[in-house]
Amino acid sequence: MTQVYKNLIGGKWVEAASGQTFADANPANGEDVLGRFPRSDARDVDAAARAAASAFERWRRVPAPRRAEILYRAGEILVRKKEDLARTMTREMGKVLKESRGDVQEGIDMTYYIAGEGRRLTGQTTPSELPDKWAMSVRVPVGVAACITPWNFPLAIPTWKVVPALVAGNAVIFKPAEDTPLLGHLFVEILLEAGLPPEVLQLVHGTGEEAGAALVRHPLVNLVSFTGSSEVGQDVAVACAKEHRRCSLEMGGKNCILVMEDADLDLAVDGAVWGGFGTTGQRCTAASRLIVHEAVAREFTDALVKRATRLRLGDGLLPETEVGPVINEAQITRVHRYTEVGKTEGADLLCGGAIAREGALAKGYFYRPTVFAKVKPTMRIAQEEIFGPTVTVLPVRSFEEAVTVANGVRYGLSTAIYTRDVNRAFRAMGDLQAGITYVNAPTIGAEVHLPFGGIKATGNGHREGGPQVLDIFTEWKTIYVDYSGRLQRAQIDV
Ligand code: UN1
Repeated sequence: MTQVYKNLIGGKWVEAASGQTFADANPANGEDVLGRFPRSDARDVDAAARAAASAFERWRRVPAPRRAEILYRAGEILVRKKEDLARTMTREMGKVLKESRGDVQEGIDMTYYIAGEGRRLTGQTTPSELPDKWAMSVRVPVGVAACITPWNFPLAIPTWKVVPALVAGNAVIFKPAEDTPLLGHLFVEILLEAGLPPEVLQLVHGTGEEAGAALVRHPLVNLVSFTGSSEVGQDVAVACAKEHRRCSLEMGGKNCILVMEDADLDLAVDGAVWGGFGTTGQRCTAASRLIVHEAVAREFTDALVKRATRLRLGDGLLPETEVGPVINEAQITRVHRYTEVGKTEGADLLCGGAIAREGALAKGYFYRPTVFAKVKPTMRIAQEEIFGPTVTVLPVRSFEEAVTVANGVRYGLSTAIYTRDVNRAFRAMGDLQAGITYVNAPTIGAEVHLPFGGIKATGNGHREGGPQVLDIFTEWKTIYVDYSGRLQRAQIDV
């Protein structure tokens, strides 16, 4: 019997108002259904928003170190359940088990790191320009925070949002991606087990079009933190602008690795394989453009194709699997459409470019690791985010040209350069237009205690991770205390 899960609203597990549910299936094997989840709409969102608004008044009064203790306990439970969570994650969204373990580990790291903020959340104290007057700034919670998360990091990214929101004293409405509702559910259960007052966190399942759209528009929501595509992010931003509401957006990428003629080529190929095909290319940090100096382009591309062709596709729970499935039917169709686009544009398809159907692979959404060479910077496959196991090799004649090509896209999340020339490495750090630059490492692998995010169409000026994440989930309040006992006029009584 398929288990049927519920929403959590006002501390109670409830069905969607519509009474409808949707299925959560394994992308490696469509016959494996993990559960059914409520298909929520504006009515459920309304109930969640009201519950959150009333819980906020109590939660904001709980001292931050006490809020943090609950989160530390959640971190401990995550450690204990790491293996189970990782296995469920691989079943639910397909990535290979060691990467799912990494996802849970990132969630543990974030939870511990941000729980530490419960005893910091530091502001500023500074002299006043007037005598007998005190001046300081403190962080205060924003109110009701809506956290809308993607399926590619179904535990890590919820912790990036929900944990800092809670430590800062916000009430939360959490809408996990409809492709990974079970990991969302399990994360909420862990927070409850850790002692979070249940009414502080609302869990609303459903689609972006129904539940998500209602959430970003609800008048009681004070802030939206969203990770997903640039197109949907723009809709979120427009909806929030109409309500004068803060939103933080983490959106698409078209990340690149520069491989210079003096690079350690073996290392660069290792980086390109991991950056391009890790998580089946389904990371917003995935390296989908390899910008390679023409002097080494041939050697690099040959080695890359050899490695890509040998990658073993399969169910991520099997130890021999190196690349798992694509998330769903719509996505594999999209990935394949880009292969057709690349061919039509005249790029050289060197390997992959096809849906894999043999044996057990026929039950899931498997796509062969794909390498396009002789790609021109203006081609769509070099400009648009594919979010699949497709990489493009763009030959260039110089470091300067490599930087121009790297910067010639609408996105700006992650970049990397392989070189042994320290001068070039430092120039790249300055000149690559992106939120993140790696030297002699691929575009993926961000750590939680540093800011994460991008520029241009990737972001809207916010950063997750690092202490900077608190700027999303708190407002600054400036406080002046005049203890002179008389009227003092700033800027006038000089
Ligand atoms: C994402 O793809 O949305 O740096 C996040 C990385 C991971 C996070 C990726 N730590 O690739």
